[in-house]
Amino acid sequence: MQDTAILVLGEHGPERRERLVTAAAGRPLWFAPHSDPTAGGADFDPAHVRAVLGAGGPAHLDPFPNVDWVHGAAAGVNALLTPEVLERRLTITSAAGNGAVPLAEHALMLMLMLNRDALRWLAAQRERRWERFTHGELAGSTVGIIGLGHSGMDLAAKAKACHMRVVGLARTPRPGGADNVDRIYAVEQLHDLLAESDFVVMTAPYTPSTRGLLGAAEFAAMKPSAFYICFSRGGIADDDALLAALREGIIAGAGLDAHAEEPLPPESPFWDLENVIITPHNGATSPGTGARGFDIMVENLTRYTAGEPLRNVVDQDAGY
Ligand code: OXD
Repeated sequence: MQDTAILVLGEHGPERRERLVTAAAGRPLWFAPHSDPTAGGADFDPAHVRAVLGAGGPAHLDPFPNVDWVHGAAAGVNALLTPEVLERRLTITSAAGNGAVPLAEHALMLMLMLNRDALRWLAAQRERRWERFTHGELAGSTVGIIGLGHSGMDLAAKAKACHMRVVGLARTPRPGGADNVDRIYAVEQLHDLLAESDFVVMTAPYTPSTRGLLGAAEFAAMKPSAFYICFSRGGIADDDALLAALREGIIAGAGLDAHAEEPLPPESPFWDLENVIITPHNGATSPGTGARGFDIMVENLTRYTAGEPLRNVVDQDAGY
């Protein structure tokens, strides 16, 4: 039994540990911090670890030669999928879905703020200035959601509640359509989606095929009045092209929660742009995200020990 031990990374209080012990169904369970994954205690033996739960990157797997299952700490697993990890052909699962609701809320907040030029109110408030101006409304405008996964679908529902038209881009065909999405485009129709959207929202994962998906030609295809919102990963939009589009008025502005380099360095030119709202990859940092992520982990551990198919299995060729 010892050689089927499970390692759980991260801080978990007594109640959560109890749930994990129950889910482990008698298998040895070790706990260690992310900063020191081999600090499992006196009887800890890296060679006995078969499953690592809560992994964030390859450093959390390297010390364990006999792992066959890894459950990622995040919804996006791009940081885990290095060539060395891919070569090991492990089963990898993710926390996908844990932050869908707050991320969609974050996108909606950024859309509303940009559409209403809310930064202008905040600046006026700081100066105790009563400044009224004409602003937009979401109703009747179009949101183009790139990626119709958990967060994309939740945003579609929220956008519909705001009386918006919703178009989406999906990698896999959906012959039956998707709830709250008026039109689904295939990847090769990206420019059609860009051209008709007042808000382009990036929810897609960062993979070899999405890296640099939006470059100069794509921003040029957007309306000059449109806004780009990104809460999945930076680097899907080429930063130089995005910067030029924002500076030159090729698009109206952006709301950026995910950035190609994180933390966004103080010298990044994005900080200085008046038509950009920057948030520090913070859109899903809510207790609910943590609780849902933990539930997914426990559910998968229960399935693993019962020999049942796991949830959120990553397609390693697709990269998510
Ligand atoms: C995630 C994220 O992937 O927070 O979980 O971006």
